[in-house]
Amino acid sequence: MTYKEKIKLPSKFENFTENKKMGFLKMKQLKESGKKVAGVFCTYTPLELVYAADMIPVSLCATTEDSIKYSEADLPKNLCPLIRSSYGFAVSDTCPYFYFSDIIIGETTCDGKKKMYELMSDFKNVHIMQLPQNNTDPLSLKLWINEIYKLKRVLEENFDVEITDEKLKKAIKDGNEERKNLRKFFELGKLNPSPLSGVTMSSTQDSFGFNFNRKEKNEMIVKKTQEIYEIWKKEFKNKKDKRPRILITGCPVGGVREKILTTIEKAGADIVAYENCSGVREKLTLIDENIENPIEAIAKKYLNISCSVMSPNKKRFEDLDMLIDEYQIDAVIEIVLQACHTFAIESTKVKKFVTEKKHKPYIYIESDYSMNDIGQISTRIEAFLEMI
Ligand code: BJ8
Repeated sequence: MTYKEKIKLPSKFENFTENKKMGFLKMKQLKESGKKVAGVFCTYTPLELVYAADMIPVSLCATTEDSIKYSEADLPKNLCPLIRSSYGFAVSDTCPYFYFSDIIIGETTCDGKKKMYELMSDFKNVHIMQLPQNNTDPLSLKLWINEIYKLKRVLEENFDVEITDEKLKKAIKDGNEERKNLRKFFELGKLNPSPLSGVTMSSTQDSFGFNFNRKEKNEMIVKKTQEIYEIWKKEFKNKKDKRPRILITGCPVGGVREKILTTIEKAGADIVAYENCSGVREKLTLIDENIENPIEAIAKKYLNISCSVMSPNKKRFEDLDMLIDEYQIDAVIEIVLQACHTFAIESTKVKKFVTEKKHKPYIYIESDYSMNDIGQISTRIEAFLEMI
């Protein structure tokens, strides 16, 4: 038995689909008890505002191919599968989380997402925040602060609530706590051998999101992290692993988990870190609790997220630099969803940075949610790993 097989998460975390279904039921009960829900699609959404409005945020980013067919009448084929799949669920009303959402909060990130929100607003209550595309100009921060005030007003007016500074400060504190806990969970990947497979790490992090009780969720993250660490200390601490340690960067990977991540690990590598929105990207910086105005503190934090929609996007390279060193990375695999122009173009810089500055092997994989290219992807990954 390998160490990966030995370290098992408790059964309720093992099945992502089951957790998703259980999440639907919990959400239904919460709605019946009068709770309001905000559907979100992006890491830029300032969740503190949603919590301070006593609402529940739920991620609507879709990860399956099945719903794409419903988007075809309205969206072009050469569009990112995440947008097509999410819109497909929305327009066909086949996603309970979308159905339960009282408002959708979107941001002007990439072109595809922002134009998709316009179509969505024909059949759902959608509020779109104007996200600046540069995070170094002081005027960008001013604009973003204004957008957060606008969101505050929209939530207050729509749901007859008052978002006070005290409530925002509490939401900031809770959010920072959650970020720290999730960061520690991901930091299990720093251990050698890493105690969890990268696939399990990614699906477990997604499963945490189906618990809508924030306190419970936080306790659960801490407990699981501790449990896994204890097993590692007892059984695997002194057994070094020879499998190459991989960092995944680029687009969110929930929709290609089986196709690409499982293939990487089956081919003999160990995914130990994620520099993307399915991983630590948003967790690396906390909200500054010492800034007097909570809206300003929230704006500063979110504007600093290192997504490729920002131009320039300096922070992504600082994060990659740190993650490659701290997680003792042997090679970097960049995964870009088909037709995601910002990540595709930025990959030229990422490749240069990884190979020339960090002297690590790098491979770029572009794919969609279908299984059509699995053969080609396996061959490329196997050849890449042989080279390391
Ligand atoms: S902060 S990564 S969640 S935008 S993959 S829809 S960029 S075409 S998902 Fe993202 Fe927010 Fe950025 Fe994160 Fe567009 Fe690219 Fe598709 Fe994307």
